[in-house]
Amino acid sequence: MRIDIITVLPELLESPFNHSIMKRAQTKGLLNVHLHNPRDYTPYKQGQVDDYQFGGGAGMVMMAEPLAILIEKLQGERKYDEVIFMTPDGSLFDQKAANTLSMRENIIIICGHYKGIDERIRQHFVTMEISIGDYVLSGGELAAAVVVDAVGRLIPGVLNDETSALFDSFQDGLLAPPVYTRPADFRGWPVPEILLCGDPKKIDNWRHEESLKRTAERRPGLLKED
Ligand code: 6GU
Repeated sequence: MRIDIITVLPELLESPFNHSIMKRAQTKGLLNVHLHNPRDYTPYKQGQVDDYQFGGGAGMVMMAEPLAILIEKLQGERKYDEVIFMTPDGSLFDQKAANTLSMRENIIIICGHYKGIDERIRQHFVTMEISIGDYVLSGGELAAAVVVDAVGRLIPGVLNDETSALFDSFQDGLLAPPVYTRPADFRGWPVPEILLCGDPKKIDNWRHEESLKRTAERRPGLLKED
């Protein structure tokens, strides 16, 4: 899967995909993240990419032309399945959306900044708008990092048996069960005995029960949805 991220702050996204699972996904060639700065494509003077909004009001707006030139350059090189705009008024990102996106071949992600981007880019280029939650971030970059991480780890071959997504919270609509590691007794607080019994079936059942209990307590809404 190839992900092209359009951002005026590429420095913000240089680290998140170069560690741990995202780094391995890229080394294995399963995920390719490319960063592009509209500043490098603007026809305007001094790398201008934003301007005052028509009608007045505080805050700059990202201009259409540098974004359009960059998007069309990329679209001339390969076919994209989605052009995604990261915005707090987009549809809420969840595990289902991550699963769907992980099956795409090539996607573009546009990170908004300032007041946002010229509406005409949203109308004529953007195919999908994503928010990661009901709060406002100062730019789309951190949200894009969240989406790329959630999607990237679902690409077949990225996770191994140990890190398998099958055991994630949400993957089966339930929260994950509690986990423990050595020592079996820490300050007199013991690990649940059943985890030491060596019977995989019993342990699986216990984990499933704990998942249900935890979901009912913390996120009862997840049990009602289908
Ligand atoms: Cl995608 N962008 C911004 N700026 N803020 C957000 C967001 C996105 N999702 C939640 N808040």
